[in-house]
Amino acid sequence: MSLPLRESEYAVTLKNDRLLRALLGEPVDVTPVWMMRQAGRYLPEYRATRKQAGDFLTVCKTPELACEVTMQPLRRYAFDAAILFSDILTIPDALGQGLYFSEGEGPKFHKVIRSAADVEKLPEVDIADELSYVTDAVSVIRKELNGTVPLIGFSGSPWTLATYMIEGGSSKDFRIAKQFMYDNPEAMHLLLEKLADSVTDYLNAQIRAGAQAVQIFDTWGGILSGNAYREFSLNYMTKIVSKLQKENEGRRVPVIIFTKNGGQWLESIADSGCDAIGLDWTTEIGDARSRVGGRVALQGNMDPTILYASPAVIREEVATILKSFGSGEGHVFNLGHGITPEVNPDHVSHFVEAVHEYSEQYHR
Ligand code: 1CP
Repeated sequence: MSLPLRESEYAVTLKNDRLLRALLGEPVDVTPVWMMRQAGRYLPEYRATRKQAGDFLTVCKTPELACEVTMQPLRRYAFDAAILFSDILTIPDALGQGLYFSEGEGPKFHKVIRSAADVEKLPEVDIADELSYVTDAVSVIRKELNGTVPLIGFSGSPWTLATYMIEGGSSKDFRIAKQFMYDNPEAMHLLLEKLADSVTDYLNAQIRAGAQAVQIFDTWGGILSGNAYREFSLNYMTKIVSKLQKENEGRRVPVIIFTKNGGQWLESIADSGCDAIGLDWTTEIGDARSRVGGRVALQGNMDPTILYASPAVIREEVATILKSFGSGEGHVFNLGHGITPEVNPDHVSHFVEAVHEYSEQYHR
């Protein structure tokens, strides 16, 4: 039987722990950087792997392929973290909703939730068991990373998952999901309760398998009013955070909450017990720091479309964001949302290099 590693032994096995340190507000030499959707369609090698596999879901469900695409961006760029290649919609799929991707149209479900009876009919499944292909991918990736950088695990938030399950896919206005929430708040709460249990089990399984930090993607929390956000989204993320395994391998496992368009609720999000808040580009990071920087770390927040601009503009924007955050600890550099497929991969090198180059002065 192998015993868990002690902290000192672990520090030796993880060569670059900047991400984990910054998420906990500890000193670093330079600001760590990773990028939402860093494995994805802007990379020709990703498109080749997906083509070879046949489709996106096969990549997610085959641990060796998920590992290959997780590693691809790390071979090109000096990122300080890897993020598990998977999707937030694996949970609704495991709950029997029948996820599929139709070319050019994004995710879709064979079954949708439209009534309290539909929520009650959701099967009781062992999420860790049903999604063992994800935890297997985590183990394979950790082995392949071999202590170079930490691995981030993730899940969707209950609210964000619920929008897809009710709408049956992506939506522009979330009309059906919001009507369901306003007309059937009790059924909505029952659905969110079930999803919160699933997300908790799923993230804990990823942590046990080797995820060294976890991020909750609340991509659609920002479409709600403040009161509805607290009641239907933040409330459930807070419950999840309180039930996550806090340590593994002798080290703290930090939790990041990313609510897109959540800049007006940072104080409430910081109360959730998370270690870090992911910021989109609509909030000035310096302002965010003065509001909550003493309580949580901040991750973000360059507008992803700046990657379309010239390398000089990209570098300038990186410098501006670093200056806005200012000296001291608790910043993880990232985009404010995922990189888009049309970005030139060479531009990403400028982004990553600029973060490391320009941030040293803020950590003396
Ligand atoms: O190859 C393809 O055509 C599929 C495109 C794709 C990819 C690369 C999808 C379908 N998912 C992913 C991977 C993915 N999804 C990751 C990988 C790790 C990484 O490198 O970052 C992650 C973290 C996600 C998470 C995800 N999926 C979110 C939350 C983050 C976000 O971008 O807001 C959401 C909302 C989804 C749903 C989803 N899956 C795929 C698409 C195109 C979408 C978005 C649909 C929509 O806009 O409603």
